[in-house]
Amino acid sequence: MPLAYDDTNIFARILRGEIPCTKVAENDHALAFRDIAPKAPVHVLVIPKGAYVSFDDFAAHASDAEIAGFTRLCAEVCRSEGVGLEGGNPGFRAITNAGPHGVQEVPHYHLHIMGGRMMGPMVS
Ligand code: IU
Repeated sequence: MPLAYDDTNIFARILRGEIPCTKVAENDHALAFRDIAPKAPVHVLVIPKGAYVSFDDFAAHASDAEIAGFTRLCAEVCRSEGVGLEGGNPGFRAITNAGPHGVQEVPHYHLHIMGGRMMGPMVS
């Protein structure tokens, strides 16, 4: 069963155009924008346009087209932000937080793409 989705969350409001964002890229199924409080020189959030709460919710219930659209947009961001290995860059970190133990703040699935500096330890 898909998770119950609260459509008043901030990313739902960004998707509806009620709140502005600094857009990086977009396609039919996903939107990429700059994190409002960046933790690295490159810090972009990629979100699906569909109503999914978390990575596991998205992975289980999104259509193949949504998953492909989301994933390809992530690749586009890595390329355009100059962090993707394909461009000979030194790389990036892609992480997603889910639920209380993951310290997820916004209950709309998002992938953080962070780069432009050496990352610290994974677990904190
Ligand atoms: P989290 O993975 O749910 O813990 O992270 C939420 C991120 O959303 C966090 O890095 C915030 O800085 C970011 N964010 C944002 O970009 N714009 C907003 O209006 C809000 C949070 I609220």
